[in-house]
Amino acid sequence: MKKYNWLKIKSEIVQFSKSLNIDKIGFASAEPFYNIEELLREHRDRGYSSGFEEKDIMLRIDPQLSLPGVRSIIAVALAYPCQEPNNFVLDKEPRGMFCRASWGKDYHLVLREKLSQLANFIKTLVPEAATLAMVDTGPLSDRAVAARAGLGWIGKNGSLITEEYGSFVYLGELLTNLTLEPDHPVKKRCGTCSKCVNLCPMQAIIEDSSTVNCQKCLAFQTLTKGFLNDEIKNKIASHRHLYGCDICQLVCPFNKGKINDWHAEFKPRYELINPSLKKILKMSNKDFKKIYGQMSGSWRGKKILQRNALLILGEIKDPDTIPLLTDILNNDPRPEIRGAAAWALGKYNLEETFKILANRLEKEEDEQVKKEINNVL
Ligand code: B12
Ligand code: SF4
Ligand code: SF4
Repeated sequence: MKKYNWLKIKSEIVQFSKSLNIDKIGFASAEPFYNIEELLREHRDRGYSSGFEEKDIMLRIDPQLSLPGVRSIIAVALAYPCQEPNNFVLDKEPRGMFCRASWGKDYHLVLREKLSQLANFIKTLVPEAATLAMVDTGPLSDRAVAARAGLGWIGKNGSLITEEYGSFVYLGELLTNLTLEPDHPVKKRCGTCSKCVNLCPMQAIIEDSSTVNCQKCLAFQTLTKGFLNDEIKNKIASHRHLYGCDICQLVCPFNKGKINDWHAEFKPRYELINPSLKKILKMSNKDFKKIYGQMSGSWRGKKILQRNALLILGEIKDPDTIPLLTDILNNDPRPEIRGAAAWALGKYNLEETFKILANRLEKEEDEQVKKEINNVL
């Protein structure tokens, strides 16, 4: 590669990132992430993984395997809104909640576009530059990269916490063959606080390693397909989680007072992030794509949202919803949806709903749904 003034190039990249409205940028060496190798193996071997992570640990820790010749990693963070919008609707409609990482436009699209513009800019400075962008779906741990690049520290809840915007930041990175001076990691500042650990409704946080047992975590369980156990159903329902969970971030003192509402793309609309559960249940595939297709919370499809909506209705116990639940129990072709409707009807604890369930039991053919009804009865 030709001789370049790398310090100048680094500063030009930082300047350009500001014009892209990237909130934080940091630089890290592309040495393998040996510091998390053991932790990742243990996490997997103990059965704590979600299954959505890259399975090949070497690919996870060695950036060379993704971009041969990589020398530096440019880590970026985009802050996202964390306060409920004040255009709320005051009605008696039963509603559920999408987590903040699903408010507004899908961050994968927004961040990838910014990284692509950053990569193009770098190529105008260094034509022989090679780059590879990753946002969430890449093999590297975005949090480990961001921590090494000094964007923030990893809190006990596992989240990357920035001084300026708290942990409500999306992360992404650009791997490159340029030799850019690395920034320094910042010190962990959790201190004696353990609020997230104590207030996690599932006791899913493993405090000493700043990791989460994903199998227990509600953020994970809201997006698993199929039947859930009673403890998880009750927790999803009582927290009204349609998708994801923000509890361990909302309780964090470093998020106190943060608003992060300046990116137009992420501006939340009340009706979308706190939707009517009845509407979610009646939604056609076409409407679902049209209304929710651009939200990151739609990637697991309509069915899991509908299952979660049914669980929440069981918590709310609005008598007006009984006909809808009965219709779903008797007519929906999907067993996990009928099962969730049965569970929800059971929660009403009324003679009327028990009768509906007993009638259904006589006709139901699916073993798991039958089990669900029998549990209730
Ligand atoms: C799989 C996945 C999930 C799974 C599993 C989450 C988990 N905790 O492992 C599920 C579906 C549950 C999930 C949920 C969420 N996720 Co997610 N998820 C991922 C994904 C794809 C991989 C994460 C992973 O590998 N987990 C395994 C653990 C062991 O690794 P890790 O969390 O990456 O990093 C840990 C280690 O590297 C270690 N570590 C790293 N450096 C160091 C240094 C030291 C000294 C130590 C001790 C440890 C250490 O600590 C880290 C924290 O656990 C990443 C994107 C990516 N490619 O990295 C997004 C990502 C982690 N998710 C993200 C978000 C926003 C969420 C949610 C907040 C969404 C929501 N509201 O529901 C929740 C948070 C749940 C939680 N408390 O972690 C963001 C996090 C941003 C941030 N500020 O930290 C990421 C980075 C996506 C992105 N690009 O923005 N997620
Ligand atoms: S996302 Fe929710 S369930 Fe998961 S660790 Fe945080 S508080 Fe616990
Ligand atoms: S709640 Fe406390 S322990 Fe948890 S991440 Fe925030 S500061 Fe750290």
